[in-house]
Amino acid sequence: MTSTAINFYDAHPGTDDLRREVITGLSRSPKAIPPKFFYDKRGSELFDAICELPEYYQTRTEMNILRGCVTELVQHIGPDCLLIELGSGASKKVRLLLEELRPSSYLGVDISREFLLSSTQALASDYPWLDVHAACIDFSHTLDVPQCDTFDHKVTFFPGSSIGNFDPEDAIKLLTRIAGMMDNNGYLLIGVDLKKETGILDAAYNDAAGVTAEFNLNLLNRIRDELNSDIDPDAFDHLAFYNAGRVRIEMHLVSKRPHSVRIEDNIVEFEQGETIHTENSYKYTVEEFAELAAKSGFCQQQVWTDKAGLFSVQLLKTAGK
Ligand code: AVI
Repeated sequence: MTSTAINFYDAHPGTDDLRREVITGLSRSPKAIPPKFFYDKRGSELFDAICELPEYYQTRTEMNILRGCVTELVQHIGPDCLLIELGSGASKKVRLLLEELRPSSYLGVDISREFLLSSTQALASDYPWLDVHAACIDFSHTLDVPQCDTFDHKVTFFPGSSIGNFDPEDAIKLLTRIAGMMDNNGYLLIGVDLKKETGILDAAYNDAAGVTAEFNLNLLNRIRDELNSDIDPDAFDHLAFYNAGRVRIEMHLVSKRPHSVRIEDNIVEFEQGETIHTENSYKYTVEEFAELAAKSGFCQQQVWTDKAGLFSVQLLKTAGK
């Protein structure tokens, strides 16, 4: 761990947000909890481990695409931008861009406070010429990020196909808000996972080592440890499958038996086989994503994919600017 100074803006949503959304989500039928709550410290570590798995093709494929397209990317974007990374996590992918892109400032945005702090401190220490900022916010609710003033134009980097974790209507709302915070010459560089054979998708979310299962179940550890709850993670199983009709991976936690759970002053009943829907991960074709981008005020400038067409990295520009 390094102690290099960065400008840290902390608006972590806190336990009230978790309490409210968990109680509301478990009172609904079917039960659901938003995926943003996966990312406590342990959840972020587990997600990092998922990115290294042989079955999880997304991370290595996106990194290879980024390595191959960075020179072309720089020709579009030019130097001296403010580079804003949404869902920056371990900030590994952005390292592939920094030397060639030479932004004047970097702003990492993530909901996982400790992870964000240590990864942006490491960046500041490894790239001493870079002005590093970090904002711990829930960007699904707000893009109210601090102003950093030494830049020519803004570039938002949104890797990992995290846009796939939003239902299409919410994805349009988020992209529209991103378009709204961009200035003239603003770009969005976004990773988008592509539609493909079901077997590859099912394997990516059901890895043999059980890391994705642990990641999904860790949400229950978090509820037990941060809220006043007796929820037992051992009473649930991980379930992930491709829903071809909805064009998305769905992740659920399945109750192994009928039982009741206490959360604060609430009692939640589970039937055997009843699920908590914890995540969707939508998959797109390049054309479908172009439509979604257009509805959000962006147009596709260039799209890079791997040879097998598993994943895409897309450069979008605010339409009409
Ligand atoms: C962060 N997000 C894009 C991942 C995905 O693939 O939807 C989260 C994840 N869930 C299970 N494995 C990875």
